[in-house]
Amino acid sequence: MDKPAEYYSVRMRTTLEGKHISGQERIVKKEDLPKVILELHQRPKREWDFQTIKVEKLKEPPKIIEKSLPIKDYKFSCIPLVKNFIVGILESELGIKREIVKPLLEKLYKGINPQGGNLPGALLVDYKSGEILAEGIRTILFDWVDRERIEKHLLEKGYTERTLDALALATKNALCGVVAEICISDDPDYTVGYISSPRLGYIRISPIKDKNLPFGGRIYFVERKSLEKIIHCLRKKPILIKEAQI
Ligand code: PML
Repeated sequence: MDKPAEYYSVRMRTTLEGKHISGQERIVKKEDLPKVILELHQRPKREWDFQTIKVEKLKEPPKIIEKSLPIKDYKFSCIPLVKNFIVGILESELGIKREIVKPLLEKLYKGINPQGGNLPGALLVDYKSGEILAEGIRTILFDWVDRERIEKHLLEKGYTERTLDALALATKNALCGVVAEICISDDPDYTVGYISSPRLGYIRISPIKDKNLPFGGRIYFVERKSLEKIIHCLRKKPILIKEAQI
């Protein structure tokens, strides 16, 4: 009988003078490791002075997920309208009060790290009370079954490689029990962001911020009683997604 495939997680992070430049993660079979390690090493387009590439054999095979969250595209003429939209839809569709979302969203535009600047990883917030439950939590161990095919498809439809990664990450968050996510890129040149949830799907917002703004980050709204289970899932449960729902 054939041995079941062994999977590895490969994670790359690149910085310049301590500031995040580029990061990506893949889940691959052993035979693809050399190719993927080289791809990730060559991925950062900007100058960098420090790079780590971490390779880890997965303890359990990834769970195969049939479909990503569905992508919906929303275009806006100005940022105040975006803010109203996010606050409004999270309240009307998911019952997350505007008094909770509004100040957090404003912080996201100014750097949400209590120590100043951007927060590496996400801020986890109780969606009922607004209490901050954890900070700096990263979603890891997610990828596509056939990354090249999905990437080609998304690029043909006008999406980007960032959409590819963000859609997989948001899909994993939804599976792990995150009630809703808000994401703004901290890249000053990347002005597309999203909000996502199992109910809303992946709502891609363009633009979500003004160009040249160096702030951004991720907020995950969660239910307090599920906090530990959710963090465990985000960090430990590998998933591979088959299809992007466009
Ligand atoms: C990031 O890379 O920091 C966030 C990416 C958001 C992607 C939004 C999209 O293009 O769909």
